[in-house]
Amino acid sequence: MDEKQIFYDWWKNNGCRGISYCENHYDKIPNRTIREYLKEFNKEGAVKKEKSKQKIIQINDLHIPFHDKKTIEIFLKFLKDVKIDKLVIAGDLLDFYELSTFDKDPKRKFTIQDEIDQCYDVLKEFKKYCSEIHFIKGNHEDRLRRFLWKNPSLASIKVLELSKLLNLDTLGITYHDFEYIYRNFRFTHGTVVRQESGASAKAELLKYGSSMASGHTHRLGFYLKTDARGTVAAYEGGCMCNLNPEYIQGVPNWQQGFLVYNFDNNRFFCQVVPILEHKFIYGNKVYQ
Ligand SMILES: [Mn+2]
Repeated sequence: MDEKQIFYDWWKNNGCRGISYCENHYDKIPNRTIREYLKEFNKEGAVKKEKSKQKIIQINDLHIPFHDKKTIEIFLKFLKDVKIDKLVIAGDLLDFYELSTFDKDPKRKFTIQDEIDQCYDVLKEFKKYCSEIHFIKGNHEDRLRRFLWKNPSLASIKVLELSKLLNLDTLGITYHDFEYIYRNFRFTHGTVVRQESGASAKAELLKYGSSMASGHTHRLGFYLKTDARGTVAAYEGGCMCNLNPEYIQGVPNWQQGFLVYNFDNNRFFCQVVPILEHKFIYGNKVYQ
C-alpha cells in the first residue's frame, strides 16, 4: 500500500473535515511523511487525536414530550458519575406529535415549539456531562421532512431544517441523517420491527451483515452470530419514553434502558442496561 493510500485510510477513520480537503492538502505538501502530516493536522486542530479506548453510551426513543422525566433524571446522575467519550442519540428524541398523520387528542396542550424547547433543555443537560454528542434522525423526526414534502413551497426554508430547529450547531451536536458509522460499528435508528425483544436486532443484523445497534422498537435486546469470520452482534437500545403513553391502550411490550460500549480499537464490548421501575444497576452502583 502506498503512502497516500495509508494516509487516506487513516483520514477516513480519524478525519473530520472530509476527504476532499485532505486530498488537496496532501497534494500541496507531497514530500512529507505521514508522521509529519499528522503532527501538522494536530497542531492545526483539524484532526482530533482519539484514544483507542472509547466509552460510548447509546440512548434512543425519548419521544419528548412523552419522555419519562424521572428516568432521564436518574440517567443524568449516571452520566455525572461515569466519564464517557461520546453520547449517541439514536433517533426519536422528540415525537413531533403535531406533525403525525394519526388522529390527535384535541385536548392536548403541547405545541411543536413546546416540544422543541423541552428537547433543547434535555440536550443542554446531556451536554454538561458529555462534550461529543451524535444525533441520528429517527422516523419521528422524519415526520418533519414528510410534512415539508407534502408542502413543498415551505421545504426550501433553511430554518425549518431539523438541525436548525433543534439548534444542534449552537449546542455543538453532530447530526446524522441516517446512520453514524464508527470504527466498523453502525449506529442507526432502525427500520425493522419484529414483535419480540432481540428479534428486530437479529433481523437488522441478517439484513446488513455487520455489527450494529438501533432503537425504534422500544425493546431492549441483542443478537450474536459467530461464524468462521468471527462474531458480529446487533443491539436494540430500548427507550426512555413514558411506558404508558396516552395514545396506546393496554401494556406495550417496551423496555426502558440504554447501551454502554467500551471500544478498544476496532473491538467493542457492549453492555445492555435495563431500567426497571426507575431503577438500574451499573458496576456496583444502584441508580434510582
Ligand atoms: Mn420510537
